[in-house]
Amino acid sequence: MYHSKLDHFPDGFLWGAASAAYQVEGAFDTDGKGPSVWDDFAHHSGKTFKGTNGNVAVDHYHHYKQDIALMAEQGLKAYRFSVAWSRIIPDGEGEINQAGLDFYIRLVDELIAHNIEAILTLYHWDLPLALQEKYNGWESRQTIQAFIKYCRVLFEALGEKVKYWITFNEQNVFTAMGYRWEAHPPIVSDLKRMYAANHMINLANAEAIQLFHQMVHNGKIGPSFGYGPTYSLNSRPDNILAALNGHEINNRWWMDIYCKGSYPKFAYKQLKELGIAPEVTEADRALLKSAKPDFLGINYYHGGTMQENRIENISEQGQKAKEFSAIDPYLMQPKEEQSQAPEIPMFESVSNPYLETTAWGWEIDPVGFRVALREIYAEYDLPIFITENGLGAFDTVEEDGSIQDDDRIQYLNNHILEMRKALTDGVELIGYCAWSFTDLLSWLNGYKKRYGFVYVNRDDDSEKDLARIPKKSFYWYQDLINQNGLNVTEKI
Ligand code: BGP
Repeated sequence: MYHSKLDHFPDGFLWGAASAAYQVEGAFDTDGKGPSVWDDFAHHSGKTFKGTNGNVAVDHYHHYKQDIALMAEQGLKAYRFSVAWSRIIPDGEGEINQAGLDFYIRLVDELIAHNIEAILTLYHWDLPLALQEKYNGWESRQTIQAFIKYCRVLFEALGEKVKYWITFNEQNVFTAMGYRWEAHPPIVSDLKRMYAANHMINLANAEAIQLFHQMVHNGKIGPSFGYGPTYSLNSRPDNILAALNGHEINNRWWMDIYCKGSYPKFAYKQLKELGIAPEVTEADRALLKSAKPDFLGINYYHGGTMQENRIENISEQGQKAKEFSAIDPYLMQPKEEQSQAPEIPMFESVSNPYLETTAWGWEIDPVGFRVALREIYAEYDLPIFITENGLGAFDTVEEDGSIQDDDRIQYLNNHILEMRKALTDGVELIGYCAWSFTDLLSWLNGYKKRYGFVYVNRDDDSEKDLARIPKKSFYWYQDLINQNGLNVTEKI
């Protein structure tokens, strides 16, 4: 679809930025906070870059007023953050810790005082450690009940003040990383357990949505999913089919549950034959069918390209793709291990010959963003809130103290332009949160991989003085918000 003129973003479009508790807050044991699985994992596993952890992170817990003042200066209309469950209920299911709850009440009040809409994520991966130890975390239905109790506390405390709520952040990523690739807690490699835990989370998501609809009348709730379009390498019919398989396994496995309340048929049959499909009771089915999100949060970084999986005879393209050794959370089959994943002989992920990559090997694909938005809106017919999109890069402070992050400006401009085209196509959009506001901890890549509009003076080895320095992109986004996105008209 070509448009000679692009639509304007609607009045009230929520231009924002995002973060997650473990990645920014620090204060890991302050004011009665209990340990989360990430506190444990990052301290002991040897799996994070140089052993980096969120003990101090960028100390947003103590700098939140300064950070919000900067948000206001930039003109942000929305700020997406997550609540650390173990601040609210230190052991996950018992006593409520008022001091922890008070922190988020202060945070939200400060946002409101600056006319910034609070977007609250209930779960961004930091499960209270006690629930992991006592119940095996998301493998147990008891964790669902604990989650619902925690949600109730927050709906009561903040239901009047926060309009947009996110249930789970990137369920596809944290289940695959945690239960398949041993790269996140609980460091498991077992597909049957992964699909079983994922099913429990689906139930928790549905129950939380139901409770929200009973308790909060002026709010909206939905999950945030890490969506990537799946391309076929070329027009060879076998590869088209492979891309279809990839789409069903990587996207629809979650999106269908969220929006239609059932698993996609072909993938379910395949997993059942392999003995790894989740067990779904009649009561589960009824619950999943009854809970509908009000909107879809979408995190977009990149998609994937697929061809027929020649497990025994990996192609030259497939070999080339192995050059990226890091696990890619957005591909259910990390490139270097896919030939060892015989349980799903449905597709092989290959690099896309048309796309460049970031310093961490993530493909840069702004048009894929438009494709994603189109696919999602056409299939699920719900308003979309972009809850993450951004560029991880090495930023350096120049001699004059400035940070010239032109690559980030280019990345954001080109993605926002494609979003504007999707809007012009007819996709209904609520807002856009760039990842991230300040620099923060990248789960596995330490503090070097920076995403923020605001530089934070710390590195992997030292917390330094944690000074905040707005980057060039800070002022670029300020201008964009001022003009409600109208300056985004061309690819740069
Ligand atoms: C998403 C997560 C974020 C953030 C982002 C960047 O998957 O929801 O929390 O971390 O990716 O990822 P990374 O830090 O690995 O570069």
